[in-house]
Formats: sequence, structure tokens, C-alpha cells
Amino acid sequence: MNQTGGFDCPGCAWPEPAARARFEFCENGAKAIAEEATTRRATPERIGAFTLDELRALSDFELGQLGRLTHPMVVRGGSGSARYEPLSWQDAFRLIGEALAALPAPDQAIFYTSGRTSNEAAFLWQLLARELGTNNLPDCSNMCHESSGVGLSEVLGTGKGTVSLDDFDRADLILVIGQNPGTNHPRMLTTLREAAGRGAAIVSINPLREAGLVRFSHPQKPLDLLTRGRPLASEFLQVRIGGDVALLQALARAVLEEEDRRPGEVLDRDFIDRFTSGFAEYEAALRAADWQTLLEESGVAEEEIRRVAALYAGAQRVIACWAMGITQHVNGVANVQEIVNLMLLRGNVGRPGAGLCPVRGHSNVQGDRTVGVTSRPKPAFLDRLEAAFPGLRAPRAPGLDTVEAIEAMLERRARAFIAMGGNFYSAAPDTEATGRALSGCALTAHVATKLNRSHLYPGAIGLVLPCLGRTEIDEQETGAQMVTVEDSMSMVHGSRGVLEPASDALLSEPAIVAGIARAALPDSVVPWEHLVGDYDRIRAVLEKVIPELAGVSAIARDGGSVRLPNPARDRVFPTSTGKARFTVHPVPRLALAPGLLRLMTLRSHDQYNTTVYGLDDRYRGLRGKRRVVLVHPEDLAAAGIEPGEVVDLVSLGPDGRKRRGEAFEAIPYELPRGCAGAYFPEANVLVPLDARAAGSQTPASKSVVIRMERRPAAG
Ligand SMILES: Nc1nc2c(c(=O)[nH]1)N[C@H]1C(S)=C(S)[C@@H](COP(=O)(O)OP(=O)(O)OC[C@H]3O[C@@H](n4cnc5c(=O)[nH]c(N)nc54)[C@H](O)[C@@H]3O)O[C@H]1N2
Ligand SMILES: Nc1nc2c(c(=O)[nH]1)N[C@H]1C(S)=C(S)[C@@H](COP(=O)(O)OP(=O)(O)OC[C@H]3O[C@@H](n4cnc5c(=O)[nH]c(N)nc54)[C@H](O)[C@@H]3O)O[C@H]1N2
Ligand SMILES: [Mo]
Repeated sequence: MNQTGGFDCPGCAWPEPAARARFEFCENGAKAIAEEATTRRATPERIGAFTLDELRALSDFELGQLGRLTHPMVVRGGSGSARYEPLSWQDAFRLIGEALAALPAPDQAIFYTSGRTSNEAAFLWQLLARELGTNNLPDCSNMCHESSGVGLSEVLGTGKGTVSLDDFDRADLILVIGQNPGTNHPRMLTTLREAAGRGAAIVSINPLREAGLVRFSHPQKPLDLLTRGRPLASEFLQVRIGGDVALLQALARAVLEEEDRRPGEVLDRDFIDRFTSGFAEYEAALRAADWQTLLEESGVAEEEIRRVAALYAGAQRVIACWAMGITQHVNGVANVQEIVNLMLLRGNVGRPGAGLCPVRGHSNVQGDRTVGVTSRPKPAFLDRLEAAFPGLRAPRAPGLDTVEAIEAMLERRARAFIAMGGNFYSAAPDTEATGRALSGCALTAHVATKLNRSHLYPGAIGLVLPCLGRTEIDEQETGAQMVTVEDSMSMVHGSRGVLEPASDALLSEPAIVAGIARAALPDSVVPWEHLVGDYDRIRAVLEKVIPELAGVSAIARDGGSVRLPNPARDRVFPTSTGKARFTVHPVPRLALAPGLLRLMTLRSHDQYNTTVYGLDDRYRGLRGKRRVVLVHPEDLAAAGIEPGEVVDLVSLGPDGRKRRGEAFEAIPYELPRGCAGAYFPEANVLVPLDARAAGSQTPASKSVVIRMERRPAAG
């Protein structure tokens, strides 16, 4: 895994160093592999032994334990007593073709993607949707880093991060904001640790004192385990949930005040003058801001803010990293842009050792976007797509993103849902509504490696289409194929499966797309079978349609990797002003009525998104349970709830609808007052569909307003 000539870890998107260590993987990557390489088989007989209701009664962990899917399956009618049965690939494709042909308009079909899909498969996938005539290509990114993409594009003219791995070798300050790398990007800890070893300062900004950051021990360096690791983050700012805009403004204001004391020494005036716009307005707004309000809303003490501001003002090369704690908020885009503001003050963009680093989730989520999986394609991309396939007419109207797709299905404006991977039912907000949305479709079809909860809420016809995993040998017309993926730092490299497929009946993702296309598009202008026969042919088209991917064919021949260009790295900012833009954002007011809490939904150490490996959250000291709500002890006391008491969680969305999550154990925890934490996906029932980030529509799953309710006494 993660070796030249091997396969890319299907875990996270953190890049591999150029000089690979002998073991370039982590404990959680190993779990992801084990999950895919399991010897258990979810055969049609095994699955068909259960009714849908019986399958729904299994936990996510138990569903995963059924093993790898082996054959295409169908369930009809969608009632709780229905069962999956096997069918041939040909019949599966025919059913999809018929269902799509029966739709009054192509925009009634939805093509969802999760970010594990290779560049080659994802490119064919979006081509299929567009040739059918729709841009309805929602993806997991809509629920993930969309706020980063939108936020960065507006102010830097590029939606991606600006750093590469070697920048971390030079940085002298690394901010880790709203991210839990100890669990979710374990290999990033190695990078952070090396930086700390050189004397770089690391600042964690988080409502939780994430133990993986505070005490770090390297799993492959036994001495660390003996000494219990050492502190990694030199500073920890315990921000309130949703308090980042206030905190980042307070930090920037303190930097301005430092400049007042030492004029000409703190701000990078030359950079600001030459490369940015909007500084005067930004500076005026910051100076006019009420300092007390900034402190209160951030929840961080003044002296800590001044200490970190001084650290920032003294650092020569700063990298800011962030993840879901920043993006999954109503003001997620503003969060991202306030990070940029702070970084622009000292020219920390487009300089070695400095820059912006949104740390992506799924291993190829960034690549899927590069190859066109988006509901908002750029016209130039569609033009090139049409040029590559004479006769193709790519639709120009924007399609549906994830939450829009749920709404469209609920209102029966969309009737067919086809997913390339992922677990839409469990990952999307408002589980109950999402279940109704899927069940209301005429057709649902899921390309998947394992059975998951989305497959248990089928439409009138429900299909499960089992595919090869990334670890497996992919034989096509010209032999074993490789695919390409792009990591979080825009490096594209190859991935080649090495294991025997879990079943003879599995098809590769590209082959499944071609099968669907053949059935749905009898007059297609795309030579589907030819492309799938040798993925080099797909890469040749990729190079034509996406100029940045020039060189991707060579990866298959010569190995190595291609770095996608990023203009911001060279201080070229193709924004509306032609410069990097300072932006002004109002400070969100977070006060809640008594009894209400702001809930963040988190990952534990023992899961990969909706795939649950086990019930422990090692670094947070929680064992054997996932239905928990973490709350400050005084908030528990104020609500009259005993530690360990089992409570219901009730959320009220902007639509005024009540959502209830039953039976969560209340655990006293070191969080800021008024804040709470619970696990994704158990807590997704509480996330309102209409609470989403302005500008990016990312569900605000880190900012759910809830109250705890005592449960009626048993009996
Ligand atoms: N092992 C493993 N690895 C994974 C995944 C997995 O599930 N398991 N998932 C992958 C995916 S798709 C993704 S997107 C990434 C996710 O990686 P993370 O973003 O690290 O995952 P989360 O658990 O959502 O954690 C968010 C962090 O934000 C903090 N936070 C919450 N609200 C706020 C806030 O208002 N302000 C600030 N400053 N912090 C806040 C939380 O305390 C938590 O530490 O990981 C990827 N890697
Ligand atoms: N409340 C709340 N909700 C969230 C989040 C949160 O923090 N809080 N995080 C959001 C984020 S960041 C994300 S990225 C989304 C994730 O949303 P998704 O990407 O939809 O969900 P996953 O759980 O990653 O998908 C797992 C499924 O993918 C399938 N699979 C695995 N490998 C392969 C493969 O190689 N090919 C195919 N075709 N299928 C495969 C398996 O069937 C598995 O069950 O969830 C979002 N939802
Ligand atoms: Mo994600």
C-alpha cells in the first residue's frame, strides 16, 4: 500500500512523501484495507435470508460484517418484508436503462458519487450523466469540503490548497483548525511531529483537546509508547463551536495592534499592496469590531489570543490546515475566508513553507472534482467535453447538489437515484427525510463493495451492483489495469490492485458505468467498451478534456506522479479583482436560549465515515459505546441530568420541525459551556436539511441546536 507500483490507501487523502518509508500507512489505513479484504462474503443467499426489516435491525457494524458483495441483486416493491435476490448483470443494466428511459426528463435522475472513485471511473460517470442530459452530480464533497472550495475560489481564484508536503519541512508555525488528525489523518501526525522536532510551533484550534494532537505517540516507534508520547501542539485554543470567525478576527486584530506598536515590522505591506485587494475595508472593519464581542463569541481568553497572535506575527512561514470543524457550519465559507484573511496579512500564501491546506477526506475526492464530478460544471469544461466526443450535447443548466437532490426526491421531482459508492442514507442530513426521499424513487441503484444502510431504503426497484475494490486486480481487454487518484495536495499518482477479486462476478467501476451507458444510451456517441478495454484510452481523453492532467498517461508507463498546477502558489490569483481578496464577515452571534446546546457530530477513532469498525474512541477515552452525547458537566447539572443518564436529543431546524434522536448516554466532558458532541452517523437524524452553509450548501452538521430531554421512566 502507498508504494510505487502498489495501490493507494483507500483511507484518507493525506499525500505520501516522495521518499517512501518502508511502511507508509497507519493503523486506520490498515483497518480500511481489512474492511475491503475481508474473507466474508455477502452472497445473495446470505442477504436474501433476511427481509429488509431484518436487515434494518442490524447495526452498521453487523452490516459490514456480512462481508463483500459478490453478485448483482435486486429488491422489488421496497416493503419491509421484501428480500434481495440475485440477477444477471445484463438484467440489472436493462432495468436501469428502462427506468431512465421512463423518466419524463433526464433531470429526474440523480448520479451521486463518493470520493473513493478513481479518476478514470469518475470521468466516465460524469460523461454518462451529461450524455443523458443532466448535471445532477451531487457528491460527498457537498457535505465535506465544499465550503473550502467555494470559499477559496472566491478569494484566491483556486478551490484547492496551496501547499505541498515539502512546505511542511520549512514551516515554523502550523495551525490545525477544526481537525482531528490523530484519528482521521494519522500520517499527518508524522509530518507534524517532524515539524515539531525541528522546532516549529503547532497550534490546535478546537472545542476539544484532541488527545492525538496533545499527546502523540508514533505507532511504529515503540519508545514513544513507553514515554506516552510528548506534547505536539504548543498551544491549544479551546474555541466554542462556531466561534472561529470571532476567534480569527480577534487574532487578526491583535496582529494589527502589534503592527501599531512596531510599524512596518508585522504586516507584509509589499505583498498586501501588490497581490491583494480589499485590505482597507478589512482593516477598517477589524478596527471597528467590538473587542469584547470577539472574545465572548470565540470563548477564548484574551491572553491566549494575544500569545498566539504574537506567535503568528513572529513566524516567518505559516501553514493553516483545517477540516470539518471549519466547513460544516452555516458560516463555513466565512470561516475559510477568515483563515485566508489572517494568512494574507503576512503574505503566507504563495511562498515556500507557507500556505493554505484544507485537509481532504476521501482518498480521491479532489480528483473526482478535477475530472468533472460536480453539479456546477464550468462552461469551458463542457465545451472541451463536447469537442472530445463529436455529437455530444452537454447540458448547461446547473444540476442538483446533495441537499437539493434530497429535496427533489422528497417532492418527486427526481425519481431515479444511482450511486457510485458511498452511503447516501447514512451520510446525508436528516436521516428520516433522506430515507423517505430514497424510498420514493422509482429506481435506486448502488455501486458498492459492501452492503450498507442506503441499500435498505430502495425505490420501487432497488439494485445493488457489486464492484472491485481498489486493492483488487482489475483485468480488462488488454490485461490488468491501473487507475489514477489525486491527493489532498494536488499530486496525481497511480494505483494498481494486487489482490484476487472477492468474487468472479465483480465488475470494475468503469465497466459498470459502461454497462449502464449501453443500456440507457442506445445511440451513444461514446465508444464505451473501447474505453473500458484499456484505461490508457480513458486517460488519453482525460488529457484532452482537462489540460491540467497533461502527463497523466505517462504515470501508467513510467510511474511517478503529476502535480496539478495551482496559480495561487505563484501568487497568481484569478479572482474577480485579479488579486487575492480580503473579505469582511459579520461575527455570528452564538447565544442560545437556556437549555439549548450547540452540537457537533464527529468521527470516533473506530470508524471510516459510515463504516463502523468498532465501538471504542481510544484517544477520547470512550470505550464500548457510540450512542453518547458529550456535554460540559455544568451544562448537565443545569439541565438536571445525571452523568451517565440516558436522554433523548431533540433538534429544531430553521423549518421549525422537531427531530428526535433517542437514547443517548450523557457523558460529562471537557468542552466549552453550551457545546455538545455526538457521533456521525448516529446523530444525523438531528441534522436539519435546511441548516446549511451560506454559499456552499454544506449541511451544518457541526452546529446543530439541540436540547436534552429526559426519557419517560421505563415501565
Ligand atoms: N479513520 C478515519 N479517517 C478519516 C475519516 C474517518 O471517518 N475515519 N473520514 C475521512 C473524511 S471523508 C474526512 S472529511 C476527514 C474528516 O476529518 P476531521 O475533520 O478531522 O473529522 P471530524 O471528526 O468531523 O472532526 C472535526 C474536528 O473539528 C472539531 N470541531 C467541531 N466543531 C468545531 C468548530 O466550530 N470549530 C473548530 N475550530 N473545531 C470544531 C471537532 O472537535 C473535531 O476535532 O477524515 C477522513 N479520514
Ligand atoms: N452528521 C454528519 N454527517 C456527515 C459528516 C459529519 O461529519 N457529520 N461528514 C460528511 C462527510 S465529510 C462525508 S465525506 C460524507 C461521506 O459520505 P459517503 O462517501 O457517502 O459515505 P461513506 O461512509 O464514506 O461510504 C461508504 C460506502 O462506500 C462503499 N465503498 C467503499 N469502497 C468502495 C469502492 O471502492 N467502490 C465503491 N463503488 N463503493 C465503495 C461501501 O459500500 C461503503 O459502505 O458524509 C458526510 N456526512
Ligand atoms: Mo469528507
